Amino acid sequence: MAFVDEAKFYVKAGDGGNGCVSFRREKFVPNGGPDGGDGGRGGSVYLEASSRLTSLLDFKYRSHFKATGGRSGQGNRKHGKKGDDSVVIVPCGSLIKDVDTGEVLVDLIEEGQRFLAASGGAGGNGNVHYATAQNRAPRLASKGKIGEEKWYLIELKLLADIGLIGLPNAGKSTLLSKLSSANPKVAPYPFTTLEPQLGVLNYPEYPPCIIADIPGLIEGAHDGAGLGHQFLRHVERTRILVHVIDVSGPPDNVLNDFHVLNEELRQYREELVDRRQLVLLNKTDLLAEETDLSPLCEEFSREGREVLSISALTGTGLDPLRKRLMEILEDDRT
Ligand SMILES: Nc1nc2c(ncn2[C@@H]2O[C@H](COP(=O)(O)OP(=O)(O)OP(=O)(O)O)[C@@H](O)[C@H]2O)c(=O)[nH]1
Ligand SMILES: [Mg+2]
Repeated sequence: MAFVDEAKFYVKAGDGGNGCVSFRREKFVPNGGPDGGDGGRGGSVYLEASSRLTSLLDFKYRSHFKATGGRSGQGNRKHGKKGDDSVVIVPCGSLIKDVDTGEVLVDLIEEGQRFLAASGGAGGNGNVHYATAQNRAPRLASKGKIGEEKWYLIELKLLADIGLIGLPNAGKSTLLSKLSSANPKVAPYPFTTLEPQLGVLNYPEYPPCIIADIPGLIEGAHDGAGLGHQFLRHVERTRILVHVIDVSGPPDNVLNDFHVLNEELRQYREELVDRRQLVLLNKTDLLAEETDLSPLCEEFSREGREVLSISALTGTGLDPLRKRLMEILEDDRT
C-alpha cells in the first residue's frame, strides 16, 4: 500500500492589464495632457490547506488553476480593475514540490496556511507616467506583465489513525502483520523495516482504520542516527501512538526504552509526547511463567500511560488490543 498519494497541477496567475494612452479632452482646453491610467494587477493563485479535504482525488479531475487578468487602464486616469485571486484548497498535510527538481517548497500543515503559488503580473503604466518637459504628449504606455505560470507536484501523507512506534526489533512489523493483512518483512535484527508500512485494521461493527509502522527510531534520531526523524512527519497526524516495547529484557531496560523513544518524540515535536499513547509490552511469551508485570504496569500508569501486554508472535492479547484501539478511535471521533 503506497504511503503517499501524489498529483501534478498547473497554476497560472493573471496577466497585468495594459497601461492606457489617452489625452484629456475638455472644452476650451485644446491640448489636454496625458491621462491614461495604469492597468490592474493580475490575480494571484494561492494554495490553502484545509482539513475539509482528506485526499488528492480532486486533482485527478482538475489540474489547471488560473486567476483572472487585470483590466486595462482607461482615460481620465482610471486604473484598470485588479484580477481576482484564485485559491486552490489542498488537504492539510500536503507537501508542495517543484516538479523539475523535486525540491520541497512548502509543507502545508495547518488549517488555513497559505502559499503563493503564482504571482499575478503587475499592471502596465498609463501614459501619465511618461510625460516629460520635452514630451508633454507621450503616446507611450507599458504593457501589463505576464502572470507567473508553473507546474507543481503535490504529495499527501496518507493519514494513518494509528502509528506504531518502538525501538528496532521491538516487534512492530510482526504486530502490523497480525493486526492487518499487510505482509512486511520480519527478522531478528534491527532496521529490518526501512520505510513506513501501512495496513488496515478491521474489527466488527467499527469502521476500518489505518495503521502505520513507523520504523527506524533510535536514541539520537534527532541527530540523524538510525533512519533519523525522516518518518516522524507521518506520525504527526495519527490519532493514537502505539508504543511497542520488547519486555523480555530487564524491567529497567523496558522503562529506559520507553523514555528514550519519548525523548526522541519530544526532540522532534514537543506536543507529540502528549499525544494519546498506548504502551504495548510485547514478547510476553519469552517471559518466565512466574513473571509479574504489574509493578511495571503501575510505573507506566503513574506516568499516565495506558498499558497492555501482548505477544505479537503467538497472538496473546491481540483481540483485547484490537477492541481497545477501536474504542479509543471511536472516543476520539465524538
Ligand atoms: N518471541 C517473540 N518474538 C517476537 C515477538 N514479536 C516479534 N518478535 C520477533 O522479534 C524480531 C523482530 O521483529 P520485527 O517485527 O521485525 O520487529 P520491528 O520492530 O519491526 O523491527 P525493525 O523493523 O527492525 O524496526 C523478529 O525475530 C520477530 O519474530 C513476540 O511477541 N514474541
Ligand atoms: Mg519492522
